[in-house]
Amino acid sequence: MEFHVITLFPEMFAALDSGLIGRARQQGLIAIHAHNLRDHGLGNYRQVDDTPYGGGSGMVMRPEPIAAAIDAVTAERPGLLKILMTPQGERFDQPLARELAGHAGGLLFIAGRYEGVDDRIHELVDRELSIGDYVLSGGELAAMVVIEAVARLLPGVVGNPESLAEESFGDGNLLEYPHYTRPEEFRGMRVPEILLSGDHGKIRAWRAAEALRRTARRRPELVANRRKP
Ligand code: 6GU
Repeated sequence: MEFHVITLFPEMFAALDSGLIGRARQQGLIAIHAHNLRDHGLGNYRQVDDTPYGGGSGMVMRPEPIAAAIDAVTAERPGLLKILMTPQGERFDQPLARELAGHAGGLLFIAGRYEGVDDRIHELVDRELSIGDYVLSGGELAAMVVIEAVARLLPGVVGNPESLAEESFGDGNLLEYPHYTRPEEFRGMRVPEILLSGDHGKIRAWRAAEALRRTARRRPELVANRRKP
């Protein structure tokens, strides 16, 4: 799948060169292209923002550079789903990650700045997404979060597909059961005996119970909203 981003900070996307996503890029399973919005800026200063009509603090991103950048990218790839990253968007979550992973035409993110983009940009995009109720100064990190969450759901990106199924939010919407590895005892804390028992039926039941108990304690709303897998 192809991921495109329109941003004033294309260099930030080098962060996606490492780890699982970096490997997926090297293998050609995904491609990530960061397009510099400045290339479509206006005038000698390549201006991309301006003061708000009606007054107020901060700057607002002008619509023409964003529209020109969207047109340039989509001219060659008409199938891209256009997503504006904005704190005013729909909240991103795992079901939405799965939905986006199914969009074979690829994804185009527009990373807005926090103060805002001209409201008419809303007409040029298919969706608006936020990654949570807190303030980031721009949509770049948010776009990277979405790219990471979507990319790892694509075929071949995560080596063992079973690990996807066992992850938090992968099954029903519970948090994961607790994991342990060597040593059997660490600073006086022992690995639960049942995990050393070799009884796989009991281990499965214990893990399911622990996942539910842990979720009920830490994220009760996930248990309340649980969708059966
Ligand atoms: Cl998508 N953008 C910004 N600027 N801040 C955010 C966000 C997006 N999602 C959460 N906070």
